[in-house]
Amino acid sequence: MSLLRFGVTLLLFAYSLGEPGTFSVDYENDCFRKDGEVFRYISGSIHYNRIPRVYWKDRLLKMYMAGLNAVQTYIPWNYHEESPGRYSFSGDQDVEYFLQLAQDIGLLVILRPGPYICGEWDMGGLPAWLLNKKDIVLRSSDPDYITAVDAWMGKLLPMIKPYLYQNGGPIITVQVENEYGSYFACDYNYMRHLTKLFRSHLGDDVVLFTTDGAGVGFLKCGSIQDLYATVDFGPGGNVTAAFDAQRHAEPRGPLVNSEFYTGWLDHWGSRHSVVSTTRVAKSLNEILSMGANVNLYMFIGGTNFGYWNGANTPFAPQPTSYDYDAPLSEAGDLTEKYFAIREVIKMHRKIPEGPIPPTTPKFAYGTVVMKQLQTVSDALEILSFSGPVKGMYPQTFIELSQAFGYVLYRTRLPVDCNTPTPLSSPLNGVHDRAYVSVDGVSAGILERNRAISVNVTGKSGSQVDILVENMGRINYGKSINDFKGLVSNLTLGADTLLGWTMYSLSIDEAVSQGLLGETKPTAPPAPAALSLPAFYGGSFIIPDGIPDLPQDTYIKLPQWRKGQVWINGFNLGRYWPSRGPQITLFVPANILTTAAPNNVTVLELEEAPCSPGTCSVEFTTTPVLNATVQSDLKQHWRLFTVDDL
Ligand code: 6GJ
Repeated sequence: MSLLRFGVTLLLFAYSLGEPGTFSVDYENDCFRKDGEVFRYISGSIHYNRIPRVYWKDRLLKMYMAGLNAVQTYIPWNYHEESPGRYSFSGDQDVEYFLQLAQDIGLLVILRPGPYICGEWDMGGLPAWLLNKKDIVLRSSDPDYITAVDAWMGKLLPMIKPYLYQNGGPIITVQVENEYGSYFACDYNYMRHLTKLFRSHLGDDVVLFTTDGAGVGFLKCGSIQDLYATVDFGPGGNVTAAFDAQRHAEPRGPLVNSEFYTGWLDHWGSRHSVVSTTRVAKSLNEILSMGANVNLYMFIGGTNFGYWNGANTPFAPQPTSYDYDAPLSEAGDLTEKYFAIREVIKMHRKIPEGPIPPTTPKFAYGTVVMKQLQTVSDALEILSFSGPVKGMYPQTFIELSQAFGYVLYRTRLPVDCNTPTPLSSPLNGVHDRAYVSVDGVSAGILERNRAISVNVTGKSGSQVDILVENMGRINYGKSINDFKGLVSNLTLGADTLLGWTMYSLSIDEAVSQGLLGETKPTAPPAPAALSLPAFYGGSFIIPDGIPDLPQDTYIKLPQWRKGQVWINGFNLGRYWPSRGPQITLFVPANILTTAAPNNVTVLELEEAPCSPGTCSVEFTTTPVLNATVQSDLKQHWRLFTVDDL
C-alpha cells in the first residue's frame, strides 16, 4: 500500500473513531467517571457470534432504543482461531465491524475477551485443539496453555486497542477471564499473568475487571490486585446482600452487576427456562435505584448455529436456540419483557425517542418434500476427505484432528454372536452419542451417562459401524477438558474390541459442495427399531421480485427424531424434537435466496419419517421452544463418572 493511501486509510480510520476520552474508577465517590463526569452504565449482553452480521445493526439499535448506553460481548477464542495460528475475523466473525457499529449507534462496549468465557459455548470458548496436550491444565499457569493464550492475545488485543475509549473507541472496560473464582484451580499466578498480558497490550489506562458469583467464596479466587472486582446475580434475590459481597473485595468504587440474568439457559431434555418479567423489572429497578451499574445477561441470546453449543455437568448439552427468554427473542423480536425493562430504565435515565426497529416479518414457505440421499456408511468415500485411520484401539476426535461433528468408527465382530451380546462402554466413554449398526442394520444407541450398552447379534467378521456424535463440550466447571469420540475401549461381552478403522467426516464441506447424491435403490434392510444415520435432501423456490422476500422463518421437522440441518450449505444447528424442548430452528433470511432453489440437507441419526411414502420438513412463522420433554435427565443406568466428582 503506498504511503499516501496508507495515510488516507489511517485518517479515515481515525475519523471513524471518536475523540480520545478518559474512563476510570472513582474510588472516592464510588462511581465510574467518563471524561471527568460521573457515569453509570446500563448495559445488555449480545453475542455477535450468535447473530448473523446482517442483523447486528437491527439488534444494537433495538438495545439503544431500550435505553441502554452500553453493550457487553464475549470474544470466543475458538470462533476466531480454528487451528493454531489460523485466524478468521471476517463476515460473521468481524469483531472490529461489530465494535464500530456499536459506536456509530451510540453504544459503549464492555468487552469480555476471556480467554475463557463460559457462555453455554463449546468448551467455554477455549479451542479444542488445546486438548492435543492430553493432560493440559486449562485456565492455569500450565506452560502450554499460557503459550497458546499469549499467542492468541498477542493477535487479538492489538486489534482491540484502537477501540478503547481512551483511543476514541467505544470500549470502556475489559474483563479478564470469567468467574475464575468458580474454577477449581485458583491459580493466582495465572490471573497475574493475564493482568500483565492485558496491560502490556492495552496500556495502563483501561479499566480491567473481573466478574464472579456474588459470594465471598467466589471472590476469594476470582479477584486480584489491579482488576476491579464485580459480581453477577439474577432477579428475585437480595440485591443488598449481593452487593455486600462485592464490597468485600471492593470496599470503595462503583457497584456493578455484570450479569443480571433476564432469563436462563436450556438443556436438551429439560423444560424450557422462563423468568417472569415482573421479577426482572422489580430487581432491575432496585439495582438502578441504588445507583449501581448493571449488565442485563442476555439482552438478546441468539442462536448456537452449527455445533457451537456447550454443555453442563452431569453431561447436559444445550440446544441450538439460545433464546434465553431474553428481552429480544432469538430472532430479535420485541417482547413484553423488552418494553417492561424499557419502562424501568426510563425511570432512571432519559431514553431515546423515535421509532424502535420493528420485529422482523416471518414467512411460512410451507412444506418441502425430502428424499433419502445416502447413508453415512455408504457416503464414507465422499465424507472422509483424509481417508481412514487404523488402530488397535479407538482414537478420540482430537487424535483424529477433528474438533466438531461426527466420526465413524468401524470394527468387526471377533466371534459369532448368535444370541444378543452386550456391546458396551464400561467406562462410560462414548462422548457423546453413538449410533450402532451391524452389517447395515441398526442395533441401537449408546449415550453418555444414559446408555452404556446395546445388545448385538451377528457372525464373526460382521461389520460394526459406530457413528459417534460430539454434542458440544462442557463449558463450565472442572470437566471442560471434554474429549470427544470413543474416549475409552468398548467391549463385546467380556472382551475388549480391538482393531478399529476410523473415519473423520468432513460433512459440512461435503454438504456445501453438494457432493451427496441419491443412492441406487437397494434391498430394504432387515426390519429394525431405528434406521441407519442418513442424509436427506429437498429444495424450495422463493420467487424473485416479491418485495421483502426472503424473510426470516423457522424450520420444523415433524416426526423426525434427531440430527443436523443445513440450508444452502449453512449449518443451521441440531434438531432433537424427540427429546425437546426445542422443536423449531430459527432460519435467518440472509441464508435464503430468490436467485436459485434453496437446498435443504438433513442428517437424520435415528429414524426419518420417510418410509413408506414421502417425508417433508416445514417452514413456519412461529417458534416452538417449550415442548414437553422426554425423560428429563432420567438416567437409564450409568456408572460413576468424573462428572460426578
Ligand atoms: C455465568 O456463570 C457465566 O459467566 N452463567 C452461568 N453459569 C453457569 C452455571 C451452571 C451451573 S449460566 C448463564 C451464565 C453464562 O454461562 C455466563 O457466561
